Amino acid sequence: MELNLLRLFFFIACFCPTIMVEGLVRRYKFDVVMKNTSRLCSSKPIVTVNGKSPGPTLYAREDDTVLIRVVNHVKYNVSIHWHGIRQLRTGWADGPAYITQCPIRPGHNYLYNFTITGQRGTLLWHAHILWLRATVHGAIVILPKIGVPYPFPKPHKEVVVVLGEWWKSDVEAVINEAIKSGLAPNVSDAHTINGHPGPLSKCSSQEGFKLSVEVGKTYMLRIINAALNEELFFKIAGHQLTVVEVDATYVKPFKTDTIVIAPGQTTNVLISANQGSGKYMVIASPFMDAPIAVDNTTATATLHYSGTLATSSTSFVSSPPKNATPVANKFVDSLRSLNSQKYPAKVPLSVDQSLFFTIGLGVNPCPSCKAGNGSRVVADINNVTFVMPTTALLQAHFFNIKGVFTTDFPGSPLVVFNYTGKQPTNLQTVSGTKLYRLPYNATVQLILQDTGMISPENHPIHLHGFNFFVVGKGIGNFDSKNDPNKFNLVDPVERNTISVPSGGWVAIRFRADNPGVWFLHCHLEVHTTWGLKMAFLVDNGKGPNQSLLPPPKDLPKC
Ligand SMILES: *[C@@H]1O[C@H](CO)[C@@H](O)[C@H](O)[C@H]1NC(C)=O
Ligand SMILES: *[C@@H]1O[C@H](CO)[C@@H](O)[C@H](O)[C@H]1NC(C)=O
Ligand SMILES: *[C@@H]1O[C@H](CO)[C@@H](O)[C@H](O)[C@H]1NC(C)=O
Ligand SMILES: *[C@@H]1O[C@H](CO)[C@@H](O)[C@H](O)[C@H]1NC(C)=O
Ligand SMILES: *[C@@H]1O[C@H](CO)[C@@H](O)[C@H](O)[C@H]1NC(C)=O
Ligand SMILES: *[C@@H]1O[C@H](CO)[C@@H](O)[C@H](O)[C@H]1NC(C)=O
Ligand SMILES: *[C@@H]1O[C@H](CO)[C@@H](O)[C@H](O)[C@H]1NC(C)=O
Ligand SMILES: *[C@@H]1O[C@H](CO)[C@@H](O)[C@H](O)[C@H]1NC(C)=O
Ligand SMILES: *[C@@H]1O[C@H](CO)[C@@H](O)[C@H](O)[C@H]1NC(C)=O
Ligand SMILES: *[C@@H]1O[C@H](CO)[C@@H](O)[C@H](O)[C@H]1NC(C)=O
Ligand SMILES: [Cu+2]
Repeated sequence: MELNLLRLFFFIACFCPTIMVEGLVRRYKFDVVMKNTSRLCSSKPIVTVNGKSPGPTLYAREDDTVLIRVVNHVKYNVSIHWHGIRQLRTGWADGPAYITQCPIRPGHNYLYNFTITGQRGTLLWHAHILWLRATVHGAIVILPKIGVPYPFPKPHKEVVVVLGEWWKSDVEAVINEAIKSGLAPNVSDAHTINGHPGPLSKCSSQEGFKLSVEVGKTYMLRIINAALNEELFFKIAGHQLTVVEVDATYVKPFKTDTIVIAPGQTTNVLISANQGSGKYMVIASPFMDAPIAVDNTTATATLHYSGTLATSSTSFVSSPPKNATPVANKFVDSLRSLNSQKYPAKVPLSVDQSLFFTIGLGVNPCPSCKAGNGSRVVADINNVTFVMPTTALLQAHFFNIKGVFTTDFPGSPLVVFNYTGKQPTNLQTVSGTKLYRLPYNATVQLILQDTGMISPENHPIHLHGFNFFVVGKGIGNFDSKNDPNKFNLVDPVERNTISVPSGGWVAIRFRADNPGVWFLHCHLEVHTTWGLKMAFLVDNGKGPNQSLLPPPKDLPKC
């Protein structure tokens, strides 16, 4: 608020309305500290930013420069990712450890410096190392430029709703135990809404999050899935949700009673407080349509009309069955870019680089994995299980350090098989730090094909540094002859994280107009840990403004 007043003041004091008003600089300090918590079903120290989980909301306007000083006071190496921020030429500020930067060591700090260009809406920030993002996460709210309205009626109030996942045990112990055994990690013990499992949970001593509303007013919820490993359904008893934006891009508004949201995704919805009074249950429950163990608890919160008696009863709503694929599809298939004159969908109509990536699991030998009988579960893209380097890829690229990565990531599978049919007998993968190189400004079409290796499963795939358009989606194997005829090249949804359906595929398109090294990975942290990740190396274009900036002086060293 103060910053906005300041900007207004500058604008008036300057008396030069014809001169562009540049964005402001917003400064934040993120102290990464341990904090004991007794809020949930176990009392234990957790890693937090500024002592809170979810951490502080980062507010900015389109065109602002954001400076965040991250100070590491904990025993872990830390790095923070500003999920969905385009980071045009500022890959150094993207955050994934060993991809764009070395981690911030205990006792050290780093200044993240980026400018928000051409984006407005809700995103999230989260730790991008180990499993720290379980508790190290928060919202990013990007407001439109001053004087630019939303393309929908201005809500009375806006509320951030962060969905999460909670383990009674220390999360690093959970994943370390799994890595040692070669098997899947324990599922979480509770889902959370703004940090609370809610009144119906066995895992809570408190009422949970309360959303207070007044009759006749409209509210905007900025919903974020910050869970580690689970896609979630979200709904509110007695109220329809009007979806207006996903992943910081506007969509054609539509009404639904349920949304589905994958880790890393965001969804803005409007709700009209059009019920007379009372208390209404808000729920978040898992979506999993494969035979894979999930935390089947439902997180709850309450929507509370002002003037309602504390003793009045609550209207309940049931969660969809966890395997409710049709409910998820109905929501996902309704998403369309707004594609207005002001917010056009700039879908690449021609394709320079046509890529086909299979994504799935595999099994590799692991002599020390006793519980896994000498094998470990891995994950891969085009049969490559990604090995994290010990020098950050972007540094290796910029300073031309040899031996850190190769650029021979296969653009299509080396072995063609029936991806969603009977699984091959050999489930082994190759390990390597392989990148795929893209010329500056190339238009890319990427088919993401799920495989049935071990089990088909829904994978939310996240691309750093770009938004992409989701031009097609289907079940079974992608048919390169017929499926492209059905692509939506007019108003496909634009986002940064997309769920590849269990046993199916999605087609995405983007323009490689951001030089640097950009991570592509499953946003189920368990799959990322297992190797379901790769990176694109996008070359510089012509001249300085198509080139990666030099690294900041305080960039952490490995
Ligand atoms: C936090 O909890 C741990 C045990 O889980 C305890 O050893 C420590 O003293 C507590 N710290 C604070 C500041 O309460
Ligand atoms: C942030 O980065 C820009 C270049 O993009 C640079 O001009 C500016 O000085 C940096 N700010 C700080 C505080 O380091
Ligand atoms: C994982 O679950 C098993 C079975 O409930 C339990 O014995 C083990 O201690 C758990 N591991 C961690 C790290 O909590
Ligand atoms: C949730 O899972 C646990 C164990 O995985 C099971 O015992 C329980 O019946 C399940 N509950 C529901 C509601 O499915
Ligand atoms: C390991 O082998 C034992 C004995 O054959 C079997 O009972 C167990 O299910 C196997 N575990 C895994 C993870 O394959
Ligand atoms: C792939 O496997 C599926 C399921 O078994 C089968 O229906 C389909 O015909 C197979 N496709 C090809 C090309 O063999
Ligand atoms: C993956 O690579 C391994 C190791 O080279 C090989 O044995 C296996 O056949 C490959 N599988 C596929 C589907 O390409
Ligand atoms: C990128 O390519 C498009 C054509 O696909 C062209 O219109 C545009 O000018 C190019 N942009 C740059 C920065 O080279
Ligand atoms: C990039 O450079 C070109 C030529 O030097 C210039 O015309 C253009 O305005 C620059 N674009 C930006 C965004 O600075
Ligand atoms: C932290 O990162 C540095 C730099 O990569 C590395 O040398 C060190 O081993 C890491 N520390 C831990 C505890 O992993
Ligand atoms: Cu996955």
